Amino acid sequence: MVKHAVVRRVSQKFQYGLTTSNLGKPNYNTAILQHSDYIEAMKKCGLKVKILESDDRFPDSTFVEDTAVVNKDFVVISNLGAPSRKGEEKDIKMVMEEFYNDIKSIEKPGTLEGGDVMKVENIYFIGISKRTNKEGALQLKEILKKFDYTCSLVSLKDVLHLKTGVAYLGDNNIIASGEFIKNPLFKDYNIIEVEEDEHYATNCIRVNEYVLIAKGFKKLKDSILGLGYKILEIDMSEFRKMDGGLSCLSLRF
Ligand code: CIR
Repeated sequence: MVKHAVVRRVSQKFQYGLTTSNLGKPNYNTAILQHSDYIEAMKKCGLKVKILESDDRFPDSTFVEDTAVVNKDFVVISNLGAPSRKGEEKDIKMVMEEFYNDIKSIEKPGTLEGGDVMKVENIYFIGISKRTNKEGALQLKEILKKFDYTCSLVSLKDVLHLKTGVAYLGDNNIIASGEFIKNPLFKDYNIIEVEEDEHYATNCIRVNEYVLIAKGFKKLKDSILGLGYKILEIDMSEFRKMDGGLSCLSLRF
């Protein structure tokens, strides 16, 4: 069970954030409404939500997931790989001091973004991407060893972050698209394949009794319902324009 979520309201500079989507400029007011729906969904999942004010210095700062790796035992503050996002983690560290006594950090030359880190029971998969380098991944691995977790490094080809293309629902079920469907690292799991036209929806999240999924992706929704999960759908259109998915919008622990 997770108890807490930390989210950050959408930056007024949101439209100037990093993106590769080619889906056009996000609508700020719609993004704010979608973000509020996300907060309500977190509450419905039983989480206490800490809502941080927008940080208008950083266009991408609503994507708080990238600033830390957190679970009930520990928090590791990221050294973000995207130059325009460096510094977002400072405030998050202060917020985490309310919850944790011992805070670790990834130090340069290591870089790491939380979107590249996926927990699957007692294994952490860490994507080596344009944002997370090997040095950062190995620093995280050393820290996690102390908490009895093992780590497995995954080289990424086409996706921004590991969790853009793969998601763990629990119960051995992994949602996977593109380069991850046949990746031998995941061969022991029950793989739920996402078709190319629904690729964006891969980034869904299990939060206690529910699976949160982006609205409008019927095939994946039906597959997840077929596995017996309860679903909450959130319209993510404006975050999608900025390459963000459901996991990116919160730190959960
Ligand atoms: C970025 O490129 O950094 C943001 N526009 C999107 C970050 C998405 N975060 C995530 O997948 N964890």
